[in-house]
Amino acid sequence: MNTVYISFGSNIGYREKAIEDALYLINQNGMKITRMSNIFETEPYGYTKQPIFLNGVVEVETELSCRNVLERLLYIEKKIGRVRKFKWSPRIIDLDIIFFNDALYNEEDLKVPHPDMQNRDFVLKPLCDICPDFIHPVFKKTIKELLDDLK
Ligand code: PH2
Ligand code: MG
Ligand code: MG
Repeated sequence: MNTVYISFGSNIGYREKAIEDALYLINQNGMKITRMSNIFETEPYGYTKQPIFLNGVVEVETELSCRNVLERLLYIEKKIGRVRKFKWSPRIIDLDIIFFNDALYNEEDLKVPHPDMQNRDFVLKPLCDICPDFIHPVFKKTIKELLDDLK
């Protein structure tokens, strides 16, 4: 059994509904949600001229491979109506793999742990709700320590 941390974000449309639909579809697609963070309103990071986000994180258990999880998350994003315009463009739903056990992937379309998670309070804060003591497999620091470093 694999333990995967998936972050979700939405900043256009009916954000709560898109998140609710995404979590439902995650459970319907071979992943079982075992923990969920609070959902936070967050200022856009990176490309800042866009609407406020809702962000959170879920822990899921699954027998799927990391690549299969990626494929199913992309399928769910599409099903909810995501249209990709440009990097960091506003989105109805974004589902990102943050950790897959303590595995490392560095492929063109699959980088795990998420390569920028340590700089994103909208990922670290919800992660801190559900797994503050999880150790980042590259930095060898807990989520709580990474969040403290960022502050
Ligand atoms: N996602 C991004 C870029 N910037 N900012 C916030 N607050 N939340 C996000 O989910 C987010 C972002 C690219 O994936
Ligand atoms: Mg993202
Ligand atoms: Mg994404």
